[in-house]
Formats: sequence, structure tokens, C-alpha cells
Amino acid sequence: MKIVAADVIVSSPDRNFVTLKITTEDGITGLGDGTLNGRELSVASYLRDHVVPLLIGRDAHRIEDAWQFLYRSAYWRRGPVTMAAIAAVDVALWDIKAKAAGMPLYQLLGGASRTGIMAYGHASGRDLPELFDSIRAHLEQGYRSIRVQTSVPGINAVYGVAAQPSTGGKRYDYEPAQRTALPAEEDWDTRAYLRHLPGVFEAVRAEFGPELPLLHDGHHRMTPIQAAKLGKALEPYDLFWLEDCTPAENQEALRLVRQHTTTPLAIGEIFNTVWDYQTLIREQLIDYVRSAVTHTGGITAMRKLLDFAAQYQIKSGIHGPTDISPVGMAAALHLDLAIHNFGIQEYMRHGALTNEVFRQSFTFADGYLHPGDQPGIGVELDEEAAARFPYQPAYLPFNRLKDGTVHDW
Ligand code: GCO
Ligand code: MG
Repeated sequence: MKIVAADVIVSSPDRNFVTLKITTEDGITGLGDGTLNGRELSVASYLRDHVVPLLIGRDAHRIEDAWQFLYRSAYWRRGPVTMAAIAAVDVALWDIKAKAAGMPLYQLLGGASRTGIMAYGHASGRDLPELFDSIRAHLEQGYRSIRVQTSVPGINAVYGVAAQPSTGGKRYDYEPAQRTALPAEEDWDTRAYLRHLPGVFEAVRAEFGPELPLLHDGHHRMTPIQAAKLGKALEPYDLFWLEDCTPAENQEALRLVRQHTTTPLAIGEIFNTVWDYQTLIREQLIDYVRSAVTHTGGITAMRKLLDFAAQYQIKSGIHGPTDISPVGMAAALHLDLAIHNFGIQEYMRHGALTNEVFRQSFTFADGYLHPGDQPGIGVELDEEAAARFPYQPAYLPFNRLKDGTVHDW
């Protein structure tokens, strides 16, 4: 089944998305997500200028071969731009194969291992009453696992805290990328954060009880010894996980954290290959793999990564913020449903404009997602709607310490 066309569509409903649409000679189309927050056009160029010309005339069924060809023939290994581009091709080809088979993708991946996919949402607040309201709003929306982020006294803007609190069960709209000409500068003070956070979790547990799974994202801002201290301080509040406690590229850092705390650790949203996890998985330094299908070379590579993790009782916690498009989200859900070592799925709801551009068949009810039973991955792109929202430059913010030093964000 020959590929006759491959189109790159950049659209900005609510935020920027990069979508690859592959068309075969018999008219089947497949979609892949190549969105890389704040660096979208580099993936669009990588695809348009260097990948699309190589796809025309290839057999759409040969997915493993296409993956190996794109990875090895580039010579230059890994990297978020390359791996997002390969992911877009890979997911589009899986979408095509599943549509050709007349089955939802999860059936080709071995069939369902569970009836639903436990999802967590993002609650946040500038103070405890606002945080409690946000948690209640999430519970009303059907979430049964909650990530908790809060402001810290003395720090002006903290990652993960919405400028506007969510109200009345409406969509919670924390989106880190801002449509500004330059990245916004935020401030940071780790000691203030470490003093504040345990009290927040104590208050949340006192209000919502022991059962609710609670998560927290440290967003790479601590040193190993600071992360160890936080993990230990949070042990009484029984977190589901502490995410990205140290800068992710230093795998050895997690050894020290692990020696000091039994708080489960999750890492990997900024990784893009299985090789970024070799030490972490072999030495069992983490509990959850946070990679996104969109940034890690697609279904083909994620499947291998999660099978490797499974040998060490490490589970999945696939990255699912709003900067993963509904196409990338749907791909993750098919994988979540099929694999044995599923842990949890991050799910931030997309906005109304995004849902106009991407017609989805996945569902969310009573804490659980399901990819649906449409042939393929179950997402269709409305190209006319997409064309109404041209690309808009947007940047992630960054941190400076009080003395002006740039800090991990
Ligand atoms: C998460 C992430 C995101 C990232 C964002 C960057 O856990 O969902 O940390 O909020 O910051 O994906 O583009
Ligand atoms: Mg994160």
C-alpha cells in the first residue's frame, strides 16, 4: 500500500499543533502528532524538508522498517525534533494499518488488557481555599486522581498554577506556553518551596482523606539532596508519585534520591529515547516512565521502552498535557489500554477550539479514559477548521533566582 502524499499541517486552535497526514494510494489517511511546545516550526520543517520526500512511494505497512530507516539514515541520533518527527510518521502509519484492518489500534497491539484507563488531572491554587476548590471541581468533572500544584509564599509565578482558578466545574486552563514575543521570566526559590509544600499536602489529606491518589510535579528544579529531603517529607501523605524531582538528564541523581525516600518517582517527559532510561530502569531508580508517544518516536519506540520497563516492575505514566494534540493523546490511549504495565495517564482537557479542529472518539467518565472503537486511532482532522487558526509564536517561560541566575524551569 504505497504512500502517495504526506502533508504537514500547523494549526493554532487554543495553542500550536503540528500534525502529519499521510495518504495512501487506496485513499486511506493516517494522522500523527509532531507538536514540540515552543519549537513547533522546527519539527514542521524537519518533516516537510527532510522526511516527506522520503515517504512518497514507500509501503505504508512497513512501520518498523520506516522507523529504522528514518532513525538510522539521518545518522544524527536522538533529539526532541528528530524523535517528534519520527513519532508523527510512526503514529500516522499505525493509524493507517489499523484503519486498513478495520480495527481500533489497541486491537493490533494485543487487545485490551483493562476496561478503562485511569487518568489524573491538574488541580492548582494560589492558596489553600483556591486549591481545594480546584480539587473539588476536578472531582466533579470525573477525575479520581489529582495532581496538586500551589503557589509558594515569596515566589511570584510558580509552574503549574493557573493564573485564573477553575470555577464551577469548567475547564481548568493552565497552559505553560504564552503567546508572547519573548519567553516570560519567572522567579524561583527552592528553600521557600521545600518549606511550604509538605504543609499543603498535609492540608489536602486532612480535607480529602487518605484514599484519593495525589501526584506532584517538581519540574526539574531540585538538586538530588533537596529532592531526597522533599520525598522524605512527603512520605506521610502517601503520594502516587513525585515527578521530575531533579533535572532529567542526570540519571545518576536518582540513585541518591532513591536511597533516602520511599515516595514513588516518575521521570521522562523531556526524554526522547529508550537510551535516556538505561540506568534508571536497570537500577530500578524510578517507578513510572513519563515519556510522551509524541516525543519518543511513536508507538513503535514506546512499546519497546515500556516492555523494557515491565521487566523491572516499572509502569507507564504517559505524558498528556494540552501540548500533546488529541492525535498524540489518542495514540497514548491505545497503548495504555493494550500494555500490561499500565500505571496512570495524564489527561488535561483540550479547549473548545482544539476539539473543533480534531474530532475525537475517546471518552472520559468516572475517572477512566477509553480510546473508543473506531478503526485506527479514532481522531479526524477538520482541515478547513485547522486553516482558520494560523501559527502564532508562543514560548514557555523560564526561571531566574533572586540574584539573576537562570534556573531550571
Ligand atoms: C506535565 C508537564 C507539562 C510541561 C509541558 C511543557 O507534567 O504535564 O510538566 O506541564 O511543562 O508539557 O511543554
Ligand atoms: Mg511534568
